Amino acid sequence: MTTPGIRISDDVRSALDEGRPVLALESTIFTHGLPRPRNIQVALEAEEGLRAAGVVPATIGVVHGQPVVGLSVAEIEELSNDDAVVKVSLRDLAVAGAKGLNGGTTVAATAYLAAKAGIQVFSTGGLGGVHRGAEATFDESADLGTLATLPLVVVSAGVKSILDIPLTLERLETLNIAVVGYRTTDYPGFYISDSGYDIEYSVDSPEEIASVVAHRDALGIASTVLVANPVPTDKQLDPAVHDAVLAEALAALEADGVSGHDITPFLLDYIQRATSGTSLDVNVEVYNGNVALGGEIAKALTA
Ligand code: PSU
Ligand code: MN
Repeated sequence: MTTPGIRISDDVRSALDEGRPVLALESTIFTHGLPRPRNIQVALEAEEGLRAAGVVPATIGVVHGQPVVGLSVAEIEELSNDDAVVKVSLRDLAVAGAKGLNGGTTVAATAYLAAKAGIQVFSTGGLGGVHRGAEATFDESADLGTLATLPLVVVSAGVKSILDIPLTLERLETLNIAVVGYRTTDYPGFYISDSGYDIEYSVDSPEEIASVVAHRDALGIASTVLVANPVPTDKQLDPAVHDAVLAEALAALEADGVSGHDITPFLLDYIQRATSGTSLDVNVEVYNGNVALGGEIAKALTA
């Protein structure tokens, strides 16, 4: 039986108690985002890189219904290899618990568990957002509303252009989620360094982000600061290839009648296959960049 509540690993617990830097990592990236066996490699390498930098990784997921902050290597491997693993957003945590399911946690669920555990920083790849056509479908990721209620720093490479980027930026504004670009005011588009949309503020260093957090917390503002960290231009997906494949993927989505929470995995899988894996390499590059920056922010916050 799963015990209701969160299990925090000893490693993460003692780092938090001692004020050492901890970075939260999500699990949907290895349960639903990346193909095997690359998924396990990427997840474990992210953890190793953080440890080498003096940061304790807290990979978060659901194991047989138990929400875990600080998955073991064996648990990461189990979730990565489980064909029945479900995508668990915040609303699904309780049902997954009662049913004893294995789950990869979305940004919303991961952020919630991280904040509950007392972690301040979380790195992900791409954030969920407002889907194209949301004015008719109401399809907006629970990631946005959830981050509005959690005082975290979340590092992402913007949102993928499978979403409606300007509508997503509007919703972030409505929800009081501060968005700062890391050394840029060009809002990144995940696979591409510049989505074509601008944000107001750029920050130059982990220390400046720590200062933003100090000001936020002193004011009792409880929403996330979102750090938009672009993939370097020499590592991005060719923007022309990106635009062409995206158009195809959106057409396939319509033709196949995919809806709801299956939309994101469907589009990502389509783009991976259509670019013969190039998008996958970019995805990993993006993720590693966000993990490295998140680790530096965690250090600046505990300095
Ligand atoms: N965007 C990506 N890759 C992903 C996701 C989003 O580029 O893997 C995952 C994240 O876990 C995110 C979730 O939190 O999908 C959002 O899904 P939905 O739109 O169903 O909330
Ligand atoms: Mn959705």
